[in-house]
Amino acid sequence: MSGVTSSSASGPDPAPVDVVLPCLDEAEALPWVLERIPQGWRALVVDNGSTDGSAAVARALGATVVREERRGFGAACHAGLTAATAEVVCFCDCDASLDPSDLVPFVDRVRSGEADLVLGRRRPRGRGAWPAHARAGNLALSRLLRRRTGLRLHDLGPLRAARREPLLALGLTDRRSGYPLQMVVRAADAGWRIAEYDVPYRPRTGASKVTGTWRGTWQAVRDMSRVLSEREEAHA
Ligand SMILES: Nc1nc2c(ncn2[C@@H]2O[C@H](COP(=O)(O)OP(=O)(O)OP(=O)(O)O)[C@@H](O)[C@H]2O)c(=O)[nH]1
Ligand SMILES: [Mg+2]
Repeated sequence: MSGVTSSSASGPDPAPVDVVLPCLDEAEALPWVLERIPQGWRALVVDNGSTDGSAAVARALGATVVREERRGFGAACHAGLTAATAEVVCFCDCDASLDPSDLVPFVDRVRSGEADLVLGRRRPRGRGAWPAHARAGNLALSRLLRRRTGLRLHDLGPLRAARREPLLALGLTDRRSGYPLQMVVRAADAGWRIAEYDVPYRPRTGASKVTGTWRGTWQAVRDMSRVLSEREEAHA
């Protein structure tokens, strides 16, 4: 179950852009992330059962907080997408590895109709921003994606933008680490124009949950393999 528990954007004009920020114990990173949300956009922090006071920090900084009880990166992202109301929805990790202000050109491209989905290609800045095994895994995944869809992407990063209604219509079902990949596969199958922009990728603030752990990496590989083996007709 999920629910919106506070709102700072309750004026007559809804924000033109909602930024979904999946959050599991990111109290330390939240101030850096939230102060970089572009003016006039709404930050939707999806609290995925944090025990470090993340929700209170986010609320105090003016973000809208959505609660999602079901654990998982996809569950958090999807709860944010469902709670969003803006025409354009963005996604950004909440660990200060990615700067949400880099989303401005993404949104411009979606709004102008040049692209249906814009993805950030992560370019590591600083030591430890992106461990070698994660980079290699991502490259292998890009190759598999190319074989499956014909798309020539370099990365399947979490910084992205698209229109809300078509995104919901993709009917994404993964609720764990396969969510970002499933979004791209289904968008490609639906004939979307998908663009890629370089974005700086910094070492995260706070403890690593996925890439830096064996369990997280293993789970991500399993979830993504499942998404790639989905047949096109199964969701057409
Ligand atoms: N892993 C994980 N992340 C979640 C969950 N719910 C929300 N998140 C958030 O999703 C974002 C991405 O997770 P990260 O832990 O940064 O995953 P990663 O970038 O692959 O790996 P690390 O940065 O090394 O931990 C972060 O903002 C998390 O706080 C969840 O259930 N599991
Ligand atoms: Mg991270």
